[in-house]
Amino acid sequence: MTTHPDVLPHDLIPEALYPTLSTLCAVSIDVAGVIARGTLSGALAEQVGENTDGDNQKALDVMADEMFEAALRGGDVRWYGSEEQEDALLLSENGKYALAIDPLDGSSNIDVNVSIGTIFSIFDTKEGAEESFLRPAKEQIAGGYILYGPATCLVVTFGNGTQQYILDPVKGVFVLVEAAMQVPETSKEFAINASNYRHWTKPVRAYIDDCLEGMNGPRGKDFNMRWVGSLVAETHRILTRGGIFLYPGDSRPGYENGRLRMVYECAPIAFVIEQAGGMATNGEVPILDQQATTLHGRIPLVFGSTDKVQRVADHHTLTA
Ligand code: AFP
Repeated sequence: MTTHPDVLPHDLIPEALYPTLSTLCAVSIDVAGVIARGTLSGALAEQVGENTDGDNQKALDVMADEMFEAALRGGDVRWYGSEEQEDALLLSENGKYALAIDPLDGSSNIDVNVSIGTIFSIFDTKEGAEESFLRPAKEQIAGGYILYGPATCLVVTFGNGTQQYILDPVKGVFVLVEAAMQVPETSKEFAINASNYRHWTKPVRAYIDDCLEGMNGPRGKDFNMRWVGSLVAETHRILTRGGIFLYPGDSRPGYENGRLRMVYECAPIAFVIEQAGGMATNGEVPILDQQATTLHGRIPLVFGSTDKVQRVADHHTLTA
């Protein structure tokens, strides 16, 4: 694994994790460069296969996965668990960490030039892959994402608050811009894929119905809806201006536990959100107290401003 001593300031990064974080950042700069060139980089949105869950695999999904895997091989990461690969890979016999990754999240947005991202979670490794990843999410030692948007940014937590870094594309380095992000407590925005309304459970419908009734309903104010189709973009908006995101379980076959995966999507997002003073649940109980039973296991995800997420949990209690 090559080192990248200057790609990221050292101040708020635990020294032992710096080589791994700097490698993730160095690869993300290359991924951002591929994305920024769009179809000049090739048919990035071309379907090239299916992942273990039967989701369409786009060319950029596979390319990003190969870039991260190759760069991390031989370094401090022992186990590499990727959305794009059925089983975890042993990258370094003597590695100290188990890293789970969604190399390219939001791939349905690749061909329409909408923000996409990489999501990662790091544990202290155990001997085996399963015991390293299938454990309470609160045992993460790092979690975060890289957002490939108009600006490329890294948002990460090591358990001492949530930091934001912006890529300076001219200098090719990430610059710290926020040492302690805070989820705003008030917002009028909610994010959910409303086309699934008929499949939702009663508590979720009740929460959204109240939002839709607006000023004349129990919430006494009007709301606005957002749905980007990229979890990383939704997370960044909520970290920046508050709100709530819901991907609940629903009655569609295969969606009993929603669409998002615990190990490399929900757990790291919950970590950055809670470290920024927000809340993340499966609709009822904290995500960080849950653990996956399989590497690609799904879990419903509700996160954002604490009072909003708590209100969803209250609806579940009321209709229990
Ligand atoms: P893709 O990576 O397959 O586009 O999925 C993105 C995602 O996992 C997450 O980033 C979005 O929030 C969510 O799926 C969108 O799901 P719907 O397409 O069902 O709205």
